[in-house]
Amino acid sequence: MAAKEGKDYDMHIKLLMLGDTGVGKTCLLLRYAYDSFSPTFITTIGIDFKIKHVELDGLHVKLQIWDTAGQERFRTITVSYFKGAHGVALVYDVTDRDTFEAIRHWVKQIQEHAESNVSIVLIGNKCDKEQLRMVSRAEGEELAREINAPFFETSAKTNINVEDAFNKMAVMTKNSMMLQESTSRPSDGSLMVDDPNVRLTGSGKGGCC
Ligand SMILES: Nc1nc2c(ncn2[C@@H]2O[C@H](COP(=O)(O)OP(=O)(O)OP(=O)(O)O)[C@@H](O)[C@H]2O)c(=O)[nH]1
Ligand SMILES: [Mg+2]
Repeated sequence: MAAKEGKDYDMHIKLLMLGDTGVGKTCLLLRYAYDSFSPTFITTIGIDFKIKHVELDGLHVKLQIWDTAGQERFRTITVSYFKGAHGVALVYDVTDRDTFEAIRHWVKQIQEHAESNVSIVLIGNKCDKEQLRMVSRAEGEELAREINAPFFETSAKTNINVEDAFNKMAVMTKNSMMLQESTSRPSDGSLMVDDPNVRLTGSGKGGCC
């Protein structure tokens, strides 16, 4: 789909990967963006991002996915990226209960520092390590209900649910941004988008949402 004004996308969505160090944020992103996996742990320093272009309901969407460092010493940098995020993937490791307990801390951080309408998806990663599991699927589902977020158990290693989790986050975020856009649309029906990163093509009446 050709986007207007020389852009190669209709909508630019910024997503943030959050969670404790070692839960697999970078691996999930590398699986989603490049379909690759490495068993070697190279902790993220500061922040990194990957771009992925996807087609959602006929719109060409540019996903910019920020991969934050889970280590405490980078917390100030991490928090400074909250404001620009439209959606957040909150990740824990199903074999490490502490990372699950930390999710409530991350939710508080989001409430304090992110936009109020940010979309959240909860991800329990490393579900391939069934023998070492410390957090049940039911516990994950319960927490997801509590924080009102869709829930996925994933494996970056064996590629379980990774695409589904990111796609859900992208669709939720897109719909929420379009809802905001439509509520700020003037009565003459013309498009008015508060966020300069949101670029919609056509009349805005086309087949999405
Ligand atoms: N078995 C298994 N191992 C995984 C999976 N995802 C990640 N890992 C491993 O877990 C370790 C940490 O993964 P990372 O993706 O670097 O973790 P991170 O959350 O980005 O960590 P920080 O950058 O420090 O915040 C690495 O050794 C990965 O190979 C998974 O789904 N299954
Ligand atoms: Mg990382």
